[in-house]
Amino acid sequence: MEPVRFSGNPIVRPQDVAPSAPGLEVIGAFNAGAVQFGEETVLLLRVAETAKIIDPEYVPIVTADPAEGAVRVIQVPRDSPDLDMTDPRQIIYRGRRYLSTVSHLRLARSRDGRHFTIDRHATVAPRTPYEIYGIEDPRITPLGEEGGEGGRRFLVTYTAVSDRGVCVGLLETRDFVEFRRLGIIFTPDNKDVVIFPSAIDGRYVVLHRPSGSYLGSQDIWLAYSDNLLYWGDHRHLVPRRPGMWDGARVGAGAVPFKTPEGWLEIYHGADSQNHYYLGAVLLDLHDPSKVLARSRDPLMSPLETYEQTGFFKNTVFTCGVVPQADGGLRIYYGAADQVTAVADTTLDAVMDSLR
Ligand code: MAN
Repeated sequence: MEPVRFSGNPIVRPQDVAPSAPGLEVIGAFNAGAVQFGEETVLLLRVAETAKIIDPEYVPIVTADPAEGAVRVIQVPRDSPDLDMTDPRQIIYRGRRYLSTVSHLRLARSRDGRHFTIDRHATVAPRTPYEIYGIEDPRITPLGEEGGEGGRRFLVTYTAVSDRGVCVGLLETRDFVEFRRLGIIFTPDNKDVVIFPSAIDGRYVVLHRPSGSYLGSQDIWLAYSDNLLYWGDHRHLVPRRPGMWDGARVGAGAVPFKTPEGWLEIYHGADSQNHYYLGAVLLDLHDPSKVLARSRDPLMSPLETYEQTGFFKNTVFTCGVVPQADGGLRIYYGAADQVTAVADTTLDAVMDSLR
């Protein structure tokens, strides 16, 4: 059974978000990390911006300038034979590949989990040479307890995109006001990284998605670390399944959470038509490198107009699920790489779908 979409979806649209600088236009607010922080649900939205078109005969290409904390715009002639814009997510000009948007992270908060107040300014903007094409798809892992040793903190993994490749950065925050950069934890090409919210047998655990172009496919891997920075003991974990809804590629979605029967991971899969779906995989509580069960059918498919039409059509993509005290699961998801939506299901419903 499909999760129940909130009737007020989408809950965040590009027009709800103030541009991070004059001359820019927000065209996407999606793929948000989500976590409960005190009385509030906190989202870190991926806000995707382009430069406003000044002259219709030119296409503006935006990149971030890490030194200035600003953006750079170059104008390329729209009728150039050296310009390829067939994939809306990228622009190829004179053989060089750019993204069509530059993303930053923006905080939004809510008391009811459905109506969000969005910050007016970028919360985390591109700031290093690894981020000149933007920072994307954050996942928030809560670690430790208030009052416990080391206190409570939040780790944020994100995709750092540049002409050096697609890699994964790590941030740490205690208050969602100040963020500390802990560096690049996975080299290109890698994305869809989620850190488990507690160590298992003294080791931290992560899911990641390398994507080599020579051999192999875009599958979910697992790795371990003693210190959250150096990851090793890598294992191939969840392969794509050719011919199925997750036949082209898979990647971790939400941060996994503990259930009595195992770690539950809500992941995304794309089919051969590049439509994105959500599914679940259950990992052993003591040995998460063991897959106990996996969705045969998608948990969620792009069905609504705001999921089927938009910037990248037919896409539902999650970076954050917030488990509720009553056994509910609140899925925040990006729809069509353009807006943010929310849907509710229950742990029981997901577990039943895995039997
Ligand atoms: C893919 C998509 C885009 C993203 C780039 C870089 O093309 O996921 O949304 O911007 O990769 O990560």
